Amino acid sequence: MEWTILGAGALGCVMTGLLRQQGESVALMLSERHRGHFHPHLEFIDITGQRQLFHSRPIFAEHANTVQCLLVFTKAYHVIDALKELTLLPSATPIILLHNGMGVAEQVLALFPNNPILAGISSHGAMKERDWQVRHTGKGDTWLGPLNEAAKAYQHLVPPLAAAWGHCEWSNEIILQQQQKLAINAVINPLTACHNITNGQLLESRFTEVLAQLSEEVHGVISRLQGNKAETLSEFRRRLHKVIELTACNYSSMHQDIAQGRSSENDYISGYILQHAHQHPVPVCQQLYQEIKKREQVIER
Ligand code: KPL
Repeated sequence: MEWTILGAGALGCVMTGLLRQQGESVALMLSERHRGHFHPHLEFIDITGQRQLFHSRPIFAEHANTVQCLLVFTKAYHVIDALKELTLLPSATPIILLHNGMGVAEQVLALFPNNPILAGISSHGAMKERDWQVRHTGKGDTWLGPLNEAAKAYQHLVPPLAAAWGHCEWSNEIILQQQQKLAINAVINPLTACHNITNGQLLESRFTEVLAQLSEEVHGVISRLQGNKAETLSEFRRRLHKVIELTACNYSSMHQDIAQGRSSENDYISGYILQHAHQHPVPVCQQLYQEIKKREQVIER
């Protein structure tokens, strides 16, 4: 079986490196802008600092008919445009969505009504050092689960991914888990991007108050969505602190996006919270959403 990775960003390349390290065959589905300057080797710096060069077969949209299993690491705001190109994708090919944030899957389900569609969440840390050179900055957990009926038969994808990625488990409540990850991202990502800090710096006393307020707002929205399956506010805060501690030296993905002049997943993280807040006020989340929007607009100009 050959895995195809769509989205050659930091996480997509790190997950490719880990699969190649395990001897899996991997094709990298590249966009048009890469056609002229694809580097045949990916330089993967593993968690211990060891460097390895991997060759991954580059393919383009016209090769979509050969794709056996598609792992989509594209940023949330590019997923639909990237998938729309894949008109030749066989309807039996499973599509696994691994972006941060929520609000995209509904469109993918409509676009590919016959394909098995899965969602995944992953907490690995990844950093792009330069083009085709990535560093694995933190080991993490990965969960996959079905978003439609056809995807329920794809649990067999988990063991080979677990062998390569260290941890990968099946979840029949992947939407719940996506919401829980989104809640963490809705606190850490905009704050670290706005203040230009590492995740760990959020533990400084100057952020105590804003962390308390933002975590309460985000927890309020997510727990209303989850009903009796929701965690309590103190459970959420404990989980949040654990993630901050475990990723203390990392720059969040939103920080990396803004610092490197790219769009961010703001609309799919804070935007998702605002969209589901309804009449409940979420002033800190709103303010951070607008601040990130402003920075994205500066980038676009
Ligand atoms: O998922 C992350 C991200 O940066 O998007 C966290 C958990 C915040 C780690 O940096």
